[in-house]
Amino acid sequence: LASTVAMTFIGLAAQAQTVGFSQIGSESGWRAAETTLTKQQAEERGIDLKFSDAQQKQENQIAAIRSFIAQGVDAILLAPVVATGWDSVLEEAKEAEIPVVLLDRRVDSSDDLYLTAVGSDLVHEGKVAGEWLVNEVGDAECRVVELQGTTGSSPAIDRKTGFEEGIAGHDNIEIVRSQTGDFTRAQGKEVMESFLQAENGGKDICALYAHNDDMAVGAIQAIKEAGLKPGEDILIVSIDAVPDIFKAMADGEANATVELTPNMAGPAFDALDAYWKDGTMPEKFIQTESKLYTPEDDPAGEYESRKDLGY
Ligand code: GYE
Repeated sequence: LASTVAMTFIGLAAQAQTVGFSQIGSESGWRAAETTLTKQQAEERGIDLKFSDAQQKQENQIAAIRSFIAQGVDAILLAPVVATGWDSVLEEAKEAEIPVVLLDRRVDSSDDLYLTAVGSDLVHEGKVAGEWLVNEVGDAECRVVELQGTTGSSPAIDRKTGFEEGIAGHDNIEIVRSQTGDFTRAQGKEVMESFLQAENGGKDICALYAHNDDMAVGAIQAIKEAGLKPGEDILIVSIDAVPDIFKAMADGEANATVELTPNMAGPAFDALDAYWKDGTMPEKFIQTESKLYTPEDDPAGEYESRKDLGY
């Protein structure tokens, strides 16, 4: 039996593998880069990638996964738009013996329903952002407005928790308004406009914490249109490290970002390769780095080195 199993694995490894990728959509620059890099990684490795864009809808993701299962793919990559509601479809994949790798967002399901999850520590990212602000404002009073990511998504939940942990015990810092901007530039701008209006034209706001850079970039526009200077009148801290936030930083209009690598597929395919080869089980969580960038970190250079990555 052992040799039959070994031969099956060798046989599988020799032929081109087919992987279905259920992507959330294209809500942010970061997401677009992740899509580009996943396609690139698949091509470099000779993997046949079936790509499905869910346009932000969980029901589309569930339908795509069912279709991948019906096609008998060798693995499924899933970037889950929200955290809940995945049990049944993940059980179906498990039943069909198709390994599922989660990319960048997490699910509430039991971890035996997927092979591994590649992503950052989303709570930690929020905490880094919060601690940056604590350091920046010292003892000064600081009224913060928060742009949350997609409601019910793990990064929106965890980045909120993490930031609150980061500012905990500093009563001079207070989140006075918090609303979703769905991770998009357009909604980031729109919601920031309403924050500005509600907060004395923005004069009562000390800082913006946005769950991603795209919403921050939209908000920066709104702040400028309101006649204030982003980066000075209102401090801007966000997450992702997309090229445009470095451009804003170089222009003095943004103050800090926490990096999230868009190359989640590299570690995911490495784990799958080992699994296909001899059944090696990866760790349940493959963690990517979260580095803080401020205007001291050569934002113009960071912009240049990132701008062709598919953002
Ligand atoms: O930060 C944001 C995006 O899921 C962690 O999704 C990811 C987030 C990323 O659209 O820009």
